[in-house]
Amino acid sequence: MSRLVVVSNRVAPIRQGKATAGGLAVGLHDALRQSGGIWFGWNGEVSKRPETACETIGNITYVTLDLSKPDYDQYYRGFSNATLWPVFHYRIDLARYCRKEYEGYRRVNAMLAEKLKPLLRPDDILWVHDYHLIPFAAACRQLGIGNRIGFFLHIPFPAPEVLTAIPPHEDLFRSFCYYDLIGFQTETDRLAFQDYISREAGGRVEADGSLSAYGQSFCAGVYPIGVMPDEIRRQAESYRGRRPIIGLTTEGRRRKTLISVDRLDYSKGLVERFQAYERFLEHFPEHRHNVEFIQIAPTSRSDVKTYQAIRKQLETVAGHVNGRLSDLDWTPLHYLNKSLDRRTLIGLFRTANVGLVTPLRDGMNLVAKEYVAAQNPADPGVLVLSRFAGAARELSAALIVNPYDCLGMAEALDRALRMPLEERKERYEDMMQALRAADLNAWRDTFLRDLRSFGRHRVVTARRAAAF
Ligand code: ADQ
Repeated sequence: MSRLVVVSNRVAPIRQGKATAGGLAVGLHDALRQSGGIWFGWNGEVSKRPETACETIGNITYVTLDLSKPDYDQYYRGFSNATLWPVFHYRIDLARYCRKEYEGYRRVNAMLAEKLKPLLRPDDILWVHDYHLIPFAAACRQLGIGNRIGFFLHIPFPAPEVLTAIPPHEDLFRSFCYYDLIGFQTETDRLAFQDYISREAGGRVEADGSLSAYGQSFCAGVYPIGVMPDEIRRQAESYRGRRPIIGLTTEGRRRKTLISVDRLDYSKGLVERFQAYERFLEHFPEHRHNVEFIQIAPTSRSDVKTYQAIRKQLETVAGHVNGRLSDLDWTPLHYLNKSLDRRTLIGLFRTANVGLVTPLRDGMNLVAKEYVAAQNPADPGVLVLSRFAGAARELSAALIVNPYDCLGMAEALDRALRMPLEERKERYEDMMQALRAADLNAWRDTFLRDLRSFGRHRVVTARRAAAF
């Protein structure tokens, strides 16, 4: 079997026995272990004299490099996270564009391709991840790299009307067409891409679903990312760590708890969620003193301005809710601006009566899937899920809400807390079935199978498009 080369913005080597890594990292490591290969990308460090480091663990070689300060500012902080991230999440109002940053973004992609080239064997298969690396395949082709290259977009792909707000969109998406296979989380994303190719790029969409534009022909498919549901269930069952005292009354009675876990990002709908919770306590006062909400949201990308603003805004709303509604023996909202390790999170999911996952836009949202998988089958909690999370396609048995509808969310919380056991079980079974049918292994294996069989790809794409 040909070697696999994974290219992603960040690389974090996994050492044996390290249980803190997220599911996605573990899934990609498994793929690398199966065929042997390289994981290549940035190590998260910024330095004056960027260096490349190599570390081999088993049959996987991690090749990581630092970024210079201008590269970090322009490629990472600038075009990736201040232009592409907001636009791809439908927040043109938060996006800024600077030509120099775009040039930096292209320059870093070219530099990465150059550093990778000498490490490649002719039959290696390359799997590139996410929006930081859209022009990476084009940079590789320019250097004469002829290997098969696939790309997976973890975030949403927006409608062309939104995308064209990016001034160099044509240049950017011309370079995107050099991939052999482009994977999306949902059919909505794939259709938006197809729309862009036919309406903006003057390309063609063949009857079998394959695409051509700017002299390139390539494929696009839908590969919803999953979790390992039974592994999470086992972890949740065997969790013996710290039990939260949140939710306990002074007499030791247990209150019902709601849980949300996110990176602190404006796409996650945190402010709207806090406001909906406040509305819920106002509108359904019988729940006061009987419910507590735990929000875990560690700061991310704290050196990007919009992230500083959302953090401040959230602190204000959290303070407002607690200031208004708390009592001497009851704090309605616990906002933890910190990270918790994975095992503790899974343990918390198990104990919470409601998982509240209400992003304004999300490629998939693995937290929704992890919450369901961690439930006790005999007494499962209820997932309240935004219709704008990719996960809502598969988890249609959740209580689906519109995060812009404050009262609608408040009503869904009331319904979730009152839901009879039989209905909770039915919804849980339905969702577990969906999680098992499209788990993390299926995501990885179908993408790699399609990439490896590129050339025979037309049939595959048509089949996959029909399936979602
Ligand atoms: P993220 O935006 O980071 O990922 P998400 O899918 O929710 O969003 O989380 C990824 C992982 O990080 C999950 O395993 C989750 O448990 C963990 N995580 C999230 N918040 C955490 C916290 N506060 N503390 C500890 N762990 C936390 C991007 C896209 C998503 C897409 C994923 C995978 O934005 O839409 O689902 O990639 O493709």
